[in-house]
Amino acid sequence: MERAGLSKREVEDLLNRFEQTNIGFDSGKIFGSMCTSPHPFALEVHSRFHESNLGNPGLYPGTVEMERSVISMVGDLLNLSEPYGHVLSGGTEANITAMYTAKKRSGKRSVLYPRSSHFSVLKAVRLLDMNPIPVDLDENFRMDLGDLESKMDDSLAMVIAVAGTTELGAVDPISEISDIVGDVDLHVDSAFGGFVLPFLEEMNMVEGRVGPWDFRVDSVTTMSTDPHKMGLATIPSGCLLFREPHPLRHLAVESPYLTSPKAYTLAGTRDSGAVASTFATMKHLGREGYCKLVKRCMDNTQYLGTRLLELGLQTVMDPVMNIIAVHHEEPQIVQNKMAQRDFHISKVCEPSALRFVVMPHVGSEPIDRMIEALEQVLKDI
Ligand code: 0PR
Repeated sequence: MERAGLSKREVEDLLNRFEQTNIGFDSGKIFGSMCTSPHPFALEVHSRFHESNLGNPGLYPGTVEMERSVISMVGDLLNLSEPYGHVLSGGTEANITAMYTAKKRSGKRSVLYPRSSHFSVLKAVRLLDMNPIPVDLDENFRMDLGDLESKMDDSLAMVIAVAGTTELGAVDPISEISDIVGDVDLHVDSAFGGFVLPFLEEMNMVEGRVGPWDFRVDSVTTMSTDPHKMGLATIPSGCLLFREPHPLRHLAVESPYLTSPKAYTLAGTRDSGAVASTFATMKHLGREGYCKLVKRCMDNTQYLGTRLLELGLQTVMDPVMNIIAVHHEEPQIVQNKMAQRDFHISKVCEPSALRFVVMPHVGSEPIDRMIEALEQVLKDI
């Protein structure tokens, strides 16, 4: 560190250099991210509330109220009229927290999860010293019910299902899973789907393809949903919702020298600007705003699907959400060669495929430019 600080101008020069090496969403080059540019209002609100740290809630009753309101609005999206929970740093912290409460509540260690689960489940398994039992997928890349049934036993703390898988956007059959799990805690990871599926349902765009996937299903005990993905809030914003308040007591730790007697989240000091930004964005966009956003992403997903088909690439599954994957034998090579051309796509390992997430920053022009590059890359390999 310098002894005498640099002038702001000098630091600006450094920042500019770093900024130039980063890839912005507005470049139209990012096709493999589940995040996007936050709503401009979200950014503005974030910086206004950045110091109202919910790690010390007694000082910030206004931000506490915004957090309650966010949990209640997300509860409304996920069909739970009286939700409990918090705004956390994202889907990883939400999954870890849900699994921790299930382990504490049950006194058991095993967790069943589909092979399509996000890797944060494995992080949680390691941190919490749990026993991981992966469940196979069926031909539609959803949790296989027969395999689930055969793996149920008395050692289970939790079953995890996914409503919107990271790689393909598949939605597990939550009602059918619920019939099998009995009174074992059932967590639905809708980190991505939570801000997509409610609006697809509202626009009748998934009728007959996706059954009830949220708290409408009685045995769902917890759900996670990230406003910092399709919710257009700033990072870090991920919600964990509990159907009942009592599991929260397993999280409670005495915090005697702070303004509230107990703390309930893994993080101490919390970036609560994101809580305010989430509140403001949800209030401002409303259901109509999110429906428009999701419709636009789905239209662009369809357009991308058509363009990929023109290149002779076959989709792995008909997209339910704004994620599309096409079969390819060498996705890593294609991904690397596309990156050399400054287009950032992603891949699926099983089945071997190229993956594209059609976030709000992915419009038809970026799609056309990316397809042009992809056509060249496919010719070259
Ligand atoms: N659960 C599911 C179903 C997810 O898709 C993700 C994230 C998580 C949990 C974890 O959420 P956090 O990353 O908020 O903790 N899926 C994305 C992924 O791993 C995260 C991401 C976002 C990756 C933006 C890249 C990126 O540019 O692909």
